Amino acid sequence: MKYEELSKEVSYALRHAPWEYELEMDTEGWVSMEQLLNALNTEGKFGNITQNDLAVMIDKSEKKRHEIKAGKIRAMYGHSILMHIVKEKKTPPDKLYHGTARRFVESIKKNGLLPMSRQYVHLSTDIDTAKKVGLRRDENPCILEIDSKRAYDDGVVFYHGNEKVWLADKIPPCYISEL
Ligand code: HQG
Repeated sequence: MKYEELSKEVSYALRHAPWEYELEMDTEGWVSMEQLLNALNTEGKFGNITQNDLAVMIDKSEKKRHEIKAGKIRAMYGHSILMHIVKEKKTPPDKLYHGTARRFVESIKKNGLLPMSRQYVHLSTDIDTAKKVGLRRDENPCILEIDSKRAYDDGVVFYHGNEKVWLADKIPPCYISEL
């Protein structure tokens, strides 16, 4: 089983294009496991997939991108679809990090961190994770430190993604500094 390829396709379906797979998604991003398996198995690219294959795919991945509960599956972050995905509001750790390309830093310092094509800004719990995120766009990424405690105390809302990813609607420039 090509788990990495399968994970990319499941992320694409659950984050960006549920309609292409005829999935009915609720406001928390859950879809029926049966619908997703039907769509993937009709396409047939990965052979005949079962729920257990998707559970192994989640388990094998170095990042926890998806979760399965009560016959349903969802992506834990990364959504770009028009329908708003409701996330759980939570108190963030005191500091969070964001790895990005050097070419974006001037605009981020001026306008703050914005969700761009996704529904939320994505933040990392540690510098190493932020660096990996930034390396997707720049071989020498810039790591930004977010004063999430002060932001939260001032009313900025944070949401839980997974154990390493936190989300926010927007982070104003006054809470962002370059490491
Ligand atoms: C930048 C992956 C200019 C922002 C990762 C980022 C993550 C601005 C890009 C998750 C800006 C958006 C999300 C502003 C933000 N001006 N540029 N005002 N505000 N940006 O991909 O955080 O492997 O939507 O810095 O690991 O890079 O797919 O966000 O560079 O966890 O599971 O706009 O996706 O996870 O890019 O990545 P993205 P991201 P997976």
